[in-house]
Amino acid sequence: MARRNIARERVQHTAAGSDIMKDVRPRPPTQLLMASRLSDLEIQRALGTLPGWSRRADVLTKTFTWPTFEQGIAFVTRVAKAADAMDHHPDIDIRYTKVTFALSSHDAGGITERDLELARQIEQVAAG
Ligand code: H2B
Repeated sequence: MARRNIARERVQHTAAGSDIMKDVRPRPPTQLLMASRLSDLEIQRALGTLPGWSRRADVLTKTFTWPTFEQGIAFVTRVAKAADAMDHHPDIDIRYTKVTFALSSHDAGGITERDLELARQIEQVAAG
């Protein structure tokens, strides 16, 4: 929370005096920015595009069931690659053939766009 406020202040103080500049100012790559927490409405809207995903407090979650334990583990390994590439990592619970992910952004203390992006990537991995 404190870091969010500091980040906001920094943007205001570097605003070169005018909102006119706000769309053309150079920005760091998205991965280097700490994403901010999404609102309840933003999360609800996004969940409409992510079948099987639901919100539990400050976490996005989905359980995938695979025909075999080994297929579940192979799936987790593919997700691990995508997560490392994003530098954003799910909590993972593996119970025999069921794999449950819990996504949240620890630095922001809630659900951010990075969690939505990771959920989309997990869907792509699951789809093969
Ligand atoms: N994963 C998740 N789920 N939340 C985070 O806040 C997070 C992460 N932080 N992976 C990342 C790594 C952070 O440590 C690096 C520096 O971006």
